[in-house]
Amino acid sequence: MTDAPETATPATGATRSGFVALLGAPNAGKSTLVNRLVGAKVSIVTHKVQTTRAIVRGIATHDNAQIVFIDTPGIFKPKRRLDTAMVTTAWGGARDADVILVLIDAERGIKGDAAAILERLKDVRQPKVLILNKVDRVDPEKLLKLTATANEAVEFERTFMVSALTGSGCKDLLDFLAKRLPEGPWYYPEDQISDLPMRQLAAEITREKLYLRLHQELPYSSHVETEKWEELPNGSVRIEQVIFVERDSQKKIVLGHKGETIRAIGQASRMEIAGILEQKVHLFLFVKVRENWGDDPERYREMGLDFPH
Ligand SMILES: Nc1nc2c(ncn2[C@@H]2O[C@H](COP(=O)(O)OP(=O)(O)OP(=O)(O)O)[C@@H](O)[C@H]2O)c(=O)[nH]1
Ligand SMILES: [Mg+2]
Repeated sequence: MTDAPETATPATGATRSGFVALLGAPNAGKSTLVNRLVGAKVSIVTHKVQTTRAIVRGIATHDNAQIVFIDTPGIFKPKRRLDTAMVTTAWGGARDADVILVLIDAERGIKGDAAAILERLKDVRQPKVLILNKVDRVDPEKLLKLTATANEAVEFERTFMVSALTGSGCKDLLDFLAKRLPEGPWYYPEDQISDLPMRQLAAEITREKLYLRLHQELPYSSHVETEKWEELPNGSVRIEQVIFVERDSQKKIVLGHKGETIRAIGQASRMEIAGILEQKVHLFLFVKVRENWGDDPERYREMGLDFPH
């Protein structure tokens, strides 16, 4: 679902633009929805909670409006220092937004983190729109109940029922947002879909493959950085990335038996990066043990997070 045919013709009339933040509990489908609305993958998605760690902006052009979506980390009760940074960043992302989309996983319903988010939203002044996501999994009766409960708790301008996965309801949401944003010039060139530098997106893609392959706590103890990016004369690119883990035992798991795990991660990541760049990619992954990288301010800077003292 892209609006490419419409954006190919220059819009007539006044342009509109603005920032739309997505807030919600971990795993509600925020990144999936941003990718769907932008029409390309700008933010990584996994079945695990706490996938998104920093603010990711995805840019959609719809009718005469440029909508800058702010994907945020899921909001939950923080335990570690990194959690605190992620949650603070998520609420911070909402502060600068013209409109806030509050995502609720309709299958999960309103409990735990989602209930706590609704409670705190009462103090947030910006216009809020309720998005019930994953409607492909839920019967209409439950959706009506959720709509009523959420609208009793918080004043929402509108409620949309969508499936970020199938695209159902997403065009209506784009239509609404394109009209809802204020008149103003566009912030980004018409063909730009993200503000994430390619080096960082490439690191994120490797982190996604790591999350998809590894289990339990390990993904949350790991972090990926792109260290080298070299365009070669033959038109291909050589990329070196480091996977940071906290313990030697974790390094062994990332490498896998005879290096087969890291090879599979590298292969999946390389293929996806090559597809985005439309270039041949040579990807080299290294695993480094750095105890307490979760307490190292430099790592936070790399991720675009503030370091919570
Ligand atoms: N069935 C169904 N699954 C969905 C839908 N949207 C997202 N998902 C799945 O939900 C899981 C989490 O999606 P994400 O987009 O990573 O969720 P998120 O809110 O960004 O999660 P965090 O970054 O961890 O806060 C993935 O397995 C998605 O495929 C949907 O509309 N329907
Ligand atoms: Mg996410």
